[in-house]
Amino acid sequence: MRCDTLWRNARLATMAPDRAGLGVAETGVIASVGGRILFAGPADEAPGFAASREVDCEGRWITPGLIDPHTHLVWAGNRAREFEQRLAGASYEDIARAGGGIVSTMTATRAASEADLVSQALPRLDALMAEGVTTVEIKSGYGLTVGHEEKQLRAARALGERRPVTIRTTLLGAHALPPEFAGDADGYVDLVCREMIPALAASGLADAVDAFCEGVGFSPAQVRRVFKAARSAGLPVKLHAEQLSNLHGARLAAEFGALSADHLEHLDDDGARALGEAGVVATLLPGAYYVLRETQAPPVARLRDHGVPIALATDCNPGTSPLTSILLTLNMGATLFRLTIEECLLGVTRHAARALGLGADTGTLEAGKACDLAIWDIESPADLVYRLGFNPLHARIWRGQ
Ligand code: DI6
Ligand code: FE
Repeated sequence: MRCDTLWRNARLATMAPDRAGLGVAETGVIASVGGRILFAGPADEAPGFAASREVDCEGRWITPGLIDPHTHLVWAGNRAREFEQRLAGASYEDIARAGGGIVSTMTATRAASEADLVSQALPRLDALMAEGVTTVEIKSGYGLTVGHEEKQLRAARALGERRPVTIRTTLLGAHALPPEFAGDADGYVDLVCREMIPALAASGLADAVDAFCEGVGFSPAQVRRVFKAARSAGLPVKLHAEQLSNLHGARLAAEFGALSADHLEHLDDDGARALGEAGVVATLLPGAYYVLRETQAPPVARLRDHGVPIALATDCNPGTSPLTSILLTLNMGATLFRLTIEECLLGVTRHAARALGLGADTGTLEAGKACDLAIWDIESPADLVYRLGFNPLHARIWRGQ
């Protein structure tokens, strides 16, 4: 059988659901054609291939290219000063109420051009890619007008033209209340629902819609309106839910068949059940938990009990998670949230793909999926989770290249 590239003499962690655990094939091969996987599995089950190019992996491990399913990667400005204020005792919510936080990044982002946003985001994207990431979700949410949200989404899409990586964009218009709407959150939600979502859905710049359901964000009633507008515009939804308090956002996300509910530190049992029944992915963000020095970890046992698939993401953003390491995120998932090695690795592969609605396209090494691979100099996949500050990536393949 003809193929473009044949990677042989590899150990595979396919992450495929039809194989137990990590879906390991100790003596594996992967064949690609046209940027897609033609075959991935044990060498003794592979048909004979006539390959244009052969790569001897010398026993290295191959995983699916890693997926970061929740980032706010595109922003301008710098919030190191707020970090100092927090070190001196101010809380994240204090700073937000005093006009800092998301609104300070909004001011800098509004002042930046699309080209500025791209050039400021590229080093962050490069850092993720250097650790084997091949798919990144990027949210807007620092523009907070139709035009500035559009600029942020355009910058996010432009990153995908500058680098060999898949970018999924999410419109997060309901992220914070812009100062011009002070005291009129419902008026701002009207703008999001009546103008922003229809316009940016029609432009094709957004793959999904997200909202921040929180005391310092938007109420469940407001989020419901945002979700209805997304549904009318034909876009799937996601939600920042139960991060700092329990407003029952998870139930709302489940009701709307969300792709994912994210954060979830304060999720209760009803919320976990609702996510499980609706098949919503729980995306956990240990970077924000760490930076905010939270003490209530997401209820992982509840998520397991209700069969909720768990994803992990950096939440890369300038306020609560200035994190551009997916490998450190894996370690934090295990160390801070007590996820197993298998849960951590599924969280940045198969389950992360599902959190982006890309379950059929990427996230496992299976025939028909995009040939997105990470090739590692490790002794076992556990090394990816166990070590800190060490990058064993040998090669990163996106769409077969
Ligand atoms: N939750 C978060 O942790 C980030 N956004 C959100 O909705 C914080 C974003 C920021 O502080 O800039
Ligand atoms: Fe976030």
